[in-house]
Amino acid sequence: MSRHQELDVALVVAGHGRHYLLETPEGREIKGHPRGKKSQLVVGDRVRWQVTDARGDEGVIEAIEPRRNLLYRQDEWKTKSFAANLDRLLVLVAAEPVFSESQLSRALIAAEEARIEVVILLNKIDLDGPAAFARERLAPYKAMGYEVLEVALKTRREEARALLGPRLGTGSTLVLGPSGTGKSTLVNLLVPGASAATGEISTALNSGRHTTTHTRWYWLDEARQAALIDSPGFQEFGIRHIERAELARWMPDLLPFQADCRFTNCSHDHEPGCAVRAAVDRGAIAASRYRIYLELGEELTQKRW
Ligand SMILES: Nc1nc2c(ncn2[C@@H]2O[C@H](COP(=O)(O)OP(=O)(O)OP(=O)(O)O)[C@@H](O)[C@H]2O)c(=O)[nH]1
Ligand SMILES: [Mg+2]
Ligand SMILES: [Zn+2]
Repeated sequence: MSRHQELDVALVVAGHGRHYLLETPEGREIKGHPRGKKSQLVVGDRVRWQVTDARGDEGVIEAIEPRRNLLYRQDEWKTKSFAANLDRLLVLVAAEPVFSESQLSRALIAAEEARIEVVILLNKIDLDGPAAFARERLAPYKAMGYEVLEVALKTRREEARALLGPRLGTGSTLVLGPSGTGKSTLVNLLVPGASAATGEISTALNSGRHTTTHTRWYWLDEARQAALIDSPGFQEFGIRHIERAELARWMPDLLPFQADCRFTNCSHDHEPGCAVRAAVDRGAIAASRYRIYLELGEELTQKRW
């Protein structure tokens, strides 16, 4: 048993650079200061803490409880953790702005590797033309077994609430997606009293404008059994933490075929007797997905460590 076991537990609900916002089991908010300069804490972490002020609303964080899981991305030089102890990842894409299939696939691969359940949500289906295009691009993901739901969070609010309320009504859900897809709009729709800022995104591509700047935990119900985690939009989702040899294992459309490749260590790139490439050729695997597989494989082969 750790020497911190006798200390109180709290949940990390937000991070603000040098300090964290903690919530006690009674629902009280504490300003928590980590020990040491560099802290590895993320939203969703459970910590042991000790009070440091007379009023009892400030404290020092002594230890992190073991995590069930951690979703993070790994770029060439840095690791960025999104959140810990998740029951579900909701990847939000929108009819507009047009989403990157590569970034979507990366998020899905990271979630598979972390063994976190995934729901893909397409928003802004009120925009007919772009929605049809997005739906078409999501078809392979539906076919490979992902749950793909559709909403118009702004214009068909009640319908969206009825669909998502029950689906997200248990456990913790991280809402992840590019900027401007409606993550904060979703939080405001489902969380009583939430007032997350939402904003028009600039039409200039890659303008780098993000309305949400911090990851934040919101309870969905008074009993505090279910939660939504709002996050800033991501542009690049590095998956350098994935093993090159395991890549196809985290892609549900490639996975079933790889057992039939002639070589057990087949890279599905150039080897003869590759069942994955044969599946691509006869249309059983979408060409876009195979392209993404090759692109990611290349990236992981080049990694420096
Ligand atoms: N047409 C349409 N617009 C929507 C819908 N849902 C959200 N929006 C708009 O999309 C814009 C972006 O919404 P946000 O909720 O701020 O997006 P976000 O994903 O939180 O963006 P970041 O915080 O920058 O990552 C806002 O102007 C919303 O009003 C929808 O169903 N249809
Ligand atoms: Mg936002
Ligand atoms: Zn192969």
